[in-house]
Amino acid sequence: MNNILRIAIQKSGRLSEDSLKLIKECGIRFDNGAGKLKTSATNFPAEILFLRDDDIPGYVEDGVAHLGIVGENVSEESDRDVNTVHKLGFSKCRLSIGVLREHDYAGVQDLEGKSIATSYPKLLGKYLSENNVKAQIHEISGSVEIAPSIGLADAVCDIVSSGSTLLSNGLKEVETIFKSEAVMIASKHLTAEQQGLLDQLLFRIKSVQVAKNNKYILLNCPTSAVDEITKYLPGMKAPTVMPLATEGWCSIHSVINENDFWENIEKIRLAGAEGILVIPIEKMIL
Ligand code: PRT
Ligand code: ZN
Repeated sequence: MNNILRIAIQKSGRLSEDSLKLIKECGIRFDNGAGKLKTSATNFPAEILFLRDDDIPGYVEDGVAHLGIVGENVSEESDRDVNTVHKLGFSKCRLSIGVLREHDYAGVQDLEGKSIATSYPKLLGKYLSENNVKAQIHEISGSVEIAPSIGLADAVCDIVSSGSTLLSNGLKEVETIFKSEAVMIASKHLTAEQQGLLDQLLFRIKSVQVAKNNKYILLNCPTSAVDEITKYLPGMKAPTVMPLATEGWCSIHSVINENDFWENIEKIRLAGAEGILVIPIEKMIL
């Protein structure tokens, strides 16, 4: 099995849906019937393993899985000897320290001598020692946020997304110690064939990601406005400019980046663009 990629993804949880979607968007087809622990792709030399996220870095380190999709928080905390090969842009969250709302918190030195409940003892320990703070780390595996209100610890260090869990447990977020998103990790012992398959997969993932960040745009404008409008639509090489059947008018086709979309649309409109159509792009090969 040296020429097949075994990809471990979370069986059920916050990463599962986006991990499956990404693999499917890369054109890899497989049957993921409910309850399956392993499945084979039908059109790519790959197998998918469905595991608990905490187990994925270990499986990848051991080479049982060649690739894995996990939160950076889990991968870093596991401290396994794996390569992080790509950031995937979903499941964004942060690992933060929270204290009781009524606590008058002035800075990280306030944690000196305190006890902090967490499921992330390694990441927290590293943060505390970098900040020369000595605190007692109280490792618990779940429901961390309840610890201060039941007197188990003075503070917590846990994953935060919207912040509502901290809030509803009477806590406030005071330090962010790690920013996380889903990442692809790889074994350090891939065969040349497996490395080739990984390169193909990464190429597909990047094409999907770039496409998501861009939109196809078509518009009409007076020929006199073409120079001004194309300043905001550089396109992949240059925009396509075609004459319209109406004298003195053109159609411009290009791509527009999601990040500065609204700002540029406004400028294009002010420069004289009309009939602007914006269409999603499925894949983008640069
Ligand atoms: O069963 P298994 O072990 O596979 O899954 P799990 O229960 O350990 O993990 P899961 O599915 O909850 O999370 C998987 C990954 O999603 C995490 O490792 C993070 O990388 C990422 N992620 C993104 C989150 C969150 N957002 C998140 N909000 N993981 C957990 N939370 C929890 C957090 O622990 C806290 O209880 O949500 C609560 C905070 O959310 P807010 O929105 O109230 O701030
Ligand atoms: Zn887990």
